[in-house]
Amino acid sequence: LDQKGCVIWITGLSGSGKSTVACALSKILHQRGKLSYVLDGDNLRHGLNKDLSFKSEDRAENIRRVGEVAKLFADAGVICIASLISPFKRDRDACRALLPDGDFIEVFMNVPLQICEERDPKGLYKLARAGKIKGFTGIDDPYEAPLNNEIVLKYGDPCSSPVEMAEKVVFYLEEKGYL
Ligand code: GGZ
Repeated sequence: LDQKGCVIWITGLSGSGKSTVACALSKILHQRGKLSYVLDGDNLRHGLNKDLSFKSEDRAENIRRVGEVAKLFADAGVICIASLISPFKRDRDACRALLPDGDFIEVFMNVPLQICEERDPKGLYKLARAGKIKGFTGIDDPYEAPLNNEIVLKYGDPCSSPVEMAEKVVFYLEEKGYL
């Protein structure tokens, strides 16, 4: 396999478009003959992480496990795309520390809460506002935005469709020699 592995770690609120961008990115990489794999927080919570809740200790364990799995994929030469809310800086930094310098690429989906809430694709914000879901990120649970991460994908910027956002990540990977 003529490919150097790495981890693209996409963090952001529920409804910010993490999974959509992850999927678009994986598709572009596939078209270019590059092997990638998406680890999606919401999906993994049905299997590997189905024993975990959304309290902060369990979110930390969720992120720790996905970080370890992502590292294994990167070791195998795969471009591993992890999309999790991962609201705490400390947990994200612990994943970063598992990888050689440069191989952990943190992508911040910078989308205002108001927009995520308007989208509300699964109706979860509505339930959270009604108090039917407790500890929902952005409503009554914190989200710590990254400050010095590699890539920011900002809502409302020119070229901010999911595919264009994925292309920005592709440019970064090219620039850094991962593609
Ligand atoms: C945040 C929640 C919650 C609470 C259920 N807080 O947008 P979604 O619906 O499809 O994906 C979200 C998913 C978050 O899982 P993660 O593993 O990415 O979270 S973390 O990194 O914080 O561990 C959301 C849904 O689960 N969901 N309850 N209370 N999101």
